Amino acid sequence: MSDAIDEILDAVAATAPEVRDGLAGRRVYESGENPSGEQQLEADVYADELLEERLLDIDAVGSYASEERDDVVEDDPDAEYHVAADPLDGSSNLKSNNTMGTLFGVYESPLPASGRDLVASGFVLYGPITTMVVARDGGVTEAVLEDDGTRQVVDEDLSLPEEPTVYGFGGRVPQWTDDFAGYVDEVEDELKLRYGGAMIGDVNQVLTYGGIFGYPGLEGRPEGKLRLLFEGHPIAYVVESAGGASSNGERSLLDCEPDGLHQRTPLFVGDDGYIDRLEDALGE
Ligand code: AHM
Ligand code: MG
Repeated sequence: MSDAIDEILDAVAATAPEVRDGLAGRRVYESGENPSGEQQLEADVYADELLEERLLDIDAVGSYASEERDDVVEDDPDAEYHVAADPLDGSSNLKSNNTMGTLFGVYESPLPASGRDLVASGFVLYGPITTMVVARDGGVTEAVLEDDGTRQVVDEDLSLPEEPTVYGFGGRVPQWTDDFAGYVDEVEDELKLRYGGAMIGDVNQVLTYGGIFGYPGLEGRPEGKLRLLFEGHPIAYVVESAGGASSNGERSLLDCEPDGLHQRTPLFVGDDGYIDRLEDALGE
């Protein structure tokens, strides 16, 4: 059973250098939109197709779903695992050559599934170096990815620093709710702003330095921007496994059941004290 999860992790690790290599020539927009109505880059489609092919090649992977396609690609509904991915999270950063990532969740139920059905999740970060963070069996590891997909583990037991330092919140400030803006006023007095526009990069700063990342529900858009299955669950599983907390504003993202494949959610992850205060502020 765990061998199949290893196979999935190896497949993501082997695909990531190819995704990275393919970025330079794929910075232009495709004519299509993804199911969330956002323009797709050639790089989004390229990464999605590579991951679909590599992951469905694994016997234990029964289906693949991603932010970039309308429906689940079914291979074997009786297989043990089902993978959801955001093939290039933060791909609007490609034009300005800033950090992006690949995010994935391995579920033991057909998709859309509950966050409690995750058995592993993780992300690849295309920063100055390529790293891969994996959560499984209650722990989190960080590895540097070599060009051939080999993982050199650099942290066997990654855990959120106890002392929070940084924060990053998405969405335009005039669209923040009064309750959320009041909370941010407090956070601004205590922590340092770090916001790069790719959730995966911004959350990795929180994992490294401690603090909180969020993309809130907005005025006129209470569901926020980020997607529960492709971004919310996988990143919540990583942060909670690293000793932090996650929330949709009320409860852990892992306890949020998706109504549909592309459902959006307000998303907050990081230091549990800051998540508690956020839930208090939004609950007022
Ligand atoms: P994407 O997966 O299509 O790239 O969109 C998600 C990204 C997140 O990585 C990031 O947190 C957010 O969109 C940034 O949005 P904004 O540009 O509105 O700040
Ligand atoms: Mg994304």
